[in-house]
Amino acid sequence: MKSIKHIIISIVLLLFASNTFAEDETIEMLNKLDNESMVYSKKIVRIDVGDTIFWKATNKGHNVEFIKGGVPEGVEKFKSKFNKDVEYNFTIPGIYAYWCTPHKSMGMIGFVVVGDNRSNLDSIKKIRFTAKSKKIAPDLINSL
Ligand SMILES: [Cu+2]
Repeated sequence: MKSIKHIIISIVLLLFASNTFAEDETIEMLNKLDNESMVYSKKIVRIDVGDTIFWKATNKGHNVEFIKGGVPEGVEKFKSKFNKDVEYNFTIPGIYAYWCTPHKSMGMIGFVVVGDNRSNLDSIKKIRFTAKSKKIAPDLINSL
């Protein structure tokens, strides 16, 4: 009996430890946050290579689409379905720029820096944002 108890305690500790060390992030897709509308709850997220980001469809009508030319070389096209929670595991270091397809001009943009790697910053600066996104993008890119 004693050994079973030990095994259970070990498993619990192991689960707790792996949870503590995972740097995974959750970002909410929102219609409103403070005085902003159509936003991701975090605009810039820094993670390690191999980490996963979960985007939660807290409000409906949003998605996540990697911007063409806004991801490191070798990263495949990625576009999630509307109204659905989605996750992505980042295995290639660099900067990832994404937006919500219907709100890409309304400031619903986000950036992920993976592995503290900014080697594709020049291509990120070349992304053509429009309207409100064009207004907010430079400050965000400067703070990557
Ligand atoms: Cu949206």
